[in-house]
Amino acid sequence: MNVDQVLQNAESAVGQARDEASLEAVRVRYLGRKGELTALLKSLGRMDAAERPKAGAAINAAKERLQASIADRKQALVGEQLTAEIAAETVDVTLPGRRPAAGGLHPVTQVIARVEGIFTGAGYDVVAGLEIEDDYHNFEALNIPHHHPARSMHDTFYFGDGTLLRTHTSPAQVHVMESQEPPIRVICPGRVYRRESDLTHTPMFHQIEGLVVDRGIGFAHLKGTVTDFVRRFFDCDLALRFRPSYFPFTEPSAEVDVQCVNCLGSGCRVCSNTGWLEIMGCGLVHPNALEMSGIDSETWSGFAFGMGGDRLAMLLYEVNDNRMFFENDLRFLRQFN
Ligand code: 2NL
Repeated sequence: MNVDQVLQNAESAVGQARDEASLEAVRVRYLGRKGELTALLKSLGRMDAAERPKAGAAINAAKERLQASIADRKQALVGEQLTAEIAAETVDVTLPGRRPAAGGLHPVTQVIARVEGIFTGAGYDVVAGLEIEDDYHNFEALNIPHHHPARSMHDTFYFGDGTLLRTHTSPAQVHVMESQEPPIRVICPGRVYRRESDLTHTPMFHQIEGLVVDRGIGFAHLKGTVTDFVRRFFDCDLALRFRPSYFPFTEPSAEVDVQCVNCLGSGCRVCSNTGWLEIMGCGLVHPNALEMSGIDSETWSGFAFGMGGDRLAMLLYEVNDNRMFFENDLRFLRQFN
């Protein structure tokens, strides 16, 4: 077969190739190691020396033309494929956009914000304080004696250098008393830590404490403040009762129960059939606690209270298992958006 014929066949095969794979097959068939044009080149050796240069030049010219044809065809095929893809993948500009999923505030965060809102509306400042404190501000300044069980390694996370993870937010209030002149009105929300972990206790939980120091503060101010707060928080005229209690940092001290938000007092599972729910501890600031932070207890007096943020969230949202707040299951969290 002569060169012109092989070239003609090859070019017609190139023209018929419908995709890159069949084009590659054509290239192999003519230009590959055992290809037809390659075979012609190899046959030069058996030719007359006189004819060889002319025949060689013709074969090489044919080879170059075929290579150019294959390259052109390849470019055309790629272009065709792209055009086809673009035609198939039309963008429907009338489709609604895909919105990014919106996050939401954790229920405990919402409860803390609700409490903050009630107290800032009454002129209180919000002070978050630090989670790492020292033994003095967490215990000593609060009149908590050395033999108090809260101080044991069993209840407190100690770092071993005199610092610890605060077990309540009271140290934040101690810093306020140390650095500010009365009158003082602060609310201190935040994370606190205790070495306990079981069905109803988590090593980290949330506390919200309040402190007021002014002239002539007495138990009536505490009672009025707490009553007003609870009614605003639950948005309901619930009955309250103050039971005598004990804290080292307040005297007198009380625990506050609120009429069960679930059964309104008739007795149910939420209140263990008592009709009451315990929601906070409180009292008049112990004179020792005032004096240790540099406040003259003859001139000034105060009240303080503390409550669990997680527990408040359970009561407000009727959640019966506090572990829900720590599992971060989206099916649970989405119900609070
Ligand atoms: C509870 C009881 C309470 C306080 C916290 C307090 C803070 C200072 C001085 C005096 Cl700086 N008292 N805080 C007082 C009474 C009770 O918390 O059961 N919390 C969950």
